[in-house]
Amino acid sequence: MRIMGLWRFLKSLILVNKEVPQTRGMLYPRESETREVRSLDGIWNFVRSDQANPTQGVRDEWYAKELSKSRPTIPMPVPASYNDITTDNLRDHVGTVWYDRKFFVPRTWAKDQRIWLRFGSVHYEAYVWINGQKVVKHEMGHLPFEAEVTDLLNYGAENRITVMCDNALIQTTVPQGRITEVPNDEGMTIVQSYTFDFFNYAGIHRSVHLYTTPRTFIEEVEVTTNLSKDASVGDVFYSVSVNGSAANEADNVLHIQANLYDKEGILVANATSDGKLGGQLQVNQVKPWWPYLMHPKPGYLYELEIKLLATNEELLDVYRLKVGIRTLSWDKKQFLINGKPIYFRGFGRHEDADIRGKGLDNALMVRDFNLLKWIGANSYRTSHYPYSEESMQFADEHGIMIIDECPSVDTENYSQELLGKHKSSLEQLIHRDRNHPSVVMWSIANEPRTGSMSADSYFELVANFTRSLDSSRPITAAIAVPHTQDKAGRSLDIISFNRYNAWYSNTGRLDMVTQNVIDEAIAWNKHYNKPIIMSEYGADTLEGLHMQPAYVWSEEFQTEVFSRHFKAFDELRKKGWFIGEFVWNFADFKTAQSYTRVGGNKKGVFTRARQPKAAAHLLRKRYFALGRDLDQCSFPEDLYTYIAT
Ligand code: BDP
Repeated sequence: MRIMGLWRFLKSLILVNKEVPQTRGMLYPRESETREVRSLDGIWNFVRSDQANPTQGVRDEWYAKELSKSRPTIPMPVPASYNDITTDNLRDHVGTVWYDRKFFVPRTWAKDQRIWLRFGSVHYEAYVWINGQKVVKHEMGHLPFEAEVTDLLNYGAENRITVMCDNALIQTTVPQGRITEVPNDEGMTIVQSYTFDFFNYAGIHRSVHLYTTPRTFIEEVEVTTNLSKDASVGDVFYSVSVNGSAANEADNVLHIQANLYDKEGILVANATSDGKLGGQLQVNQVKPWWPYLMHPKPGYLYELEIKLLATNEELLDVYRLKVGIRTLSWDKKQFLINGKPIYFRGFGRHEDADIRGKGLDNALMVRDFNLLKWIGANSYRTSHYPYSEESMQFADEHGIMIIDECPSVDTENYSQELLGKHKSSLEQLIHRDRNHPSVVMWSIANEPRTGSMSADSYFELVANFTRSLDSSRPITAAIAVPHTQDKAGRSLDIISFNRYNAWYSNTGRLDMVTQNVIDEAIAWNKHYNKPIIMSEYGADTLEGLHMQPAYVWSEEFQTEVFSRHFKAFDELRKKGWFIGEFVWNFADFKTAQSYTRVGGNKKGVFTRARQPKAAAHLLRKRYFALGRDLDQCSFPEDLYTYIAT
């Protein structure tokens, strides 16, 4: 036994840098004169498998006919987590569930084109069939996947889509969890456990689309941008990948016509690349992409139109995407956007709401951005997984900077298999988000157990892999182990740390916040000589609970905890290398059941219904004051309530 344990330990130290599969295509589905998009969102039919027999549906081929022929079905909305929709214990179901629905494909789609099926995200693992034929399998929540279904569809007729979704998390999934069989009153039951602090919502979380492309089509567009030193000239570098038979015909030289339009629709630059599928567009008197409150007109976006043309100038395909022109740079002290130092003032967040769980909800998304702007935040971290593509587009539009986090949280028990999946999650994330101007940093993990020996080489491999995919953005991770134990920081560009003074340590001691925060930030900086962010701090707060003097869980306590941190941050800001403060959390959110959580985690500045707690008003004053001091933004008229002259 002891020898086995030692062997496992040694194996975890020897990690090899193996290749991971590369994502292809997956441009966000957009209509154009050459493309059509259809949504498959709506009410689907749903079946849960027997927990003790999760593969029964596959063995019995439930996908071969309508699900209702195999089992009684219930209605299930898509997109949504399935957990909180019913009134029974579906919430705690472990293992597989099934969805199906029917849809028509128009006759006109049969003509010389390709049809793609695309999922915005299914958590955690998905298996998809069309008309009983296997289409695609995908592992990893919060990230899109797609497959071509041209040859599987019935044109001008009805079709059926079936999805099996598995929510089980084990030690080699991202994130990790454990499945155990435990005795209960009826015999034995399967239990899912995990250490991370948010509910493991599951299901078809984001939209399902069918879309068409021409036979030869624009498969990928990658964009990078640059600004001249005086910020007057901008460059947009684009590179395009084409898929399709026309690309292989020797006498057909495909070329790209790229047009860049400003917000008013005026053409500001264009280029034709002969034979090459990439090029450069130069914009004079450029309007750079600026974060919210760093410029009177933040989030300026151009539209890049990519036209794929054949030798005879025949238009084969058109795809349009938004482009923000900006530069990022960083060193041991600071992080700059368009040559100006950034000070982050924002939040850790969750995609979470009652009933829909982690399901995409436009009403919630727009409300959240309205609140972010109301409170004067300029950034958030997509703790602890990638957020919807729609929210990334919104962040681009509104100038909200994103620290884009992969789904690795509480990472431990490092293994070769885990490393492969972790790298794959980053590969998929970067492939999806690389063109967003709002994305300014990659976060490769949240609170990984970086005190262990194997964390050293593991995070070196993960960080180097991330850099090999995108060297234009810095890399961070939100670390919670003390700096004296941490082994990952040396591989990062920016150090983020999470700490709960007066909450998890010295509970209730408001007099033990400020100096501790200052000391810890200085210690991290001394240790690694890199810019430092406090990526989490906060206190659980029950809305409506008031206690004077402040007492844990009261609104007064949260307000005081914030204020004591602000004092520390202002001291630290003077040092130059302290570059941001992120409250935990934007809104209350659901967690696994625990005696430390009352209906979930209550560290929100907003309630789960997105209404402000008392501390929100204080935070708003601070964030706008920072905006005024650092970037000369103006104050909203209602920031201060009139008291007396
Ligand atoms: C941090 C985690 C975060 C938790 C938070 C808390 O990063 O996911 O929700 O603590 O306990 O350790 O509130």
